[in-house]
Amino acid sequence: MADLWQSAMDHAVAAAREAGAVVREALQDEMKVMMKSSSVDLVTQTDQKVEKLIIQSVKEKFPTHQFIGEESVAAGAACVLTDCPTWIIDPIDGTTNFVHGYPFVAVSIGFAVNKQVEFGVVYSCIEDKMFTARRGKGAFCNGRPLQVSDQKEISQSIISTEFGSSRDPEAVDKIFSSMRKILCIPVHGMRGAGTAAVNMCLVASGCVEAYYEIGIHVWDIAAGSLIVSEAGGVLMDVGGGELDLMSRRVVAANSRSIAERIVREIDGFAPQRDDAPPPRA
Ligand code: LIP
Repeated sequence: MADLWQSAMDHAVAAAREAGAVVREALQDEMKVMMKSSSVDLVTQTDQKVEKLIIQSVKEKFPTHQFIGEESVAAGAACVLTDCPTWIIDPIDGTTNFVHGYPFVAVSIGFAVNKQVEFGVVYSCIEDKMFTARRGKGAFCNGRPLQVSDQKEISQSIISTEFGSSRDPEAVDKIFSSMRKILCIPVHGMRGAGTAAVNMCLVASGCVEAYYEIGIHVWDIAAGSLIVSEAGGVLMDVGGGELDLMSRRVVAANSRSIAERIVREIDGFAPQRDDAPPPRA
């Protein structure tokens, strides 16, 4: 079966590279920007086009596989992770960056079987960096092995997070409260690329010691979670327990001690899960 997943991963890399070319091309054109859950939760026709391209190409080769795609879910598809081979796709992670021409935009493709990610592909398409990982076989950027930072001290670390797309005052207060407490540990600095997938690849690359966020979705983190763990990193929930891909909460770090130190400072809250049943009509 391992050979089959390798051919699926090879397909994912090719599809991500092709999608990245479409994204770069679209950056040159006038964009039609639409709103999803709010005026700051954006989507473009390129997000929708790229997701359709990837899904159609996969269906031709793997017709029995299932999909969780950001824009398919936005259009009403179920967001349920079963034991079936499932492609977890964010066609443009960093859509707000894409709309503004801010140069961190990624195509993220995770692949899970029995609810366990078997490979992850994140193509940071403006940087032309192809991050890949297969379970048990390491993590790479453009073919070069990745290793998380060996920094043991959080006071000498860079921590990344995002403000996210919620503008709910209570959630925003918790986001800022967490950032303030972590900044004042103190840490060397706080950063955010504007895309969860790239933030996680920066942890895997060793230039950021940890990334955390509440509010992301399974398609933002599925691929990156394996890239971090295969680079020697640790994943957990913001409450310190095991990472739950559908919970919309994540901590990705170079070590358990730094992850747990961050968890101590986070004012947690629980957004509606990705797999929550739709509200009754
Ligand atoms: C984005 C995430 C980011 C989060 C943004 C947004 P999108 O994903 O990658 O971490 O802070 O609010 O959700 O919507 O660009 O695919």
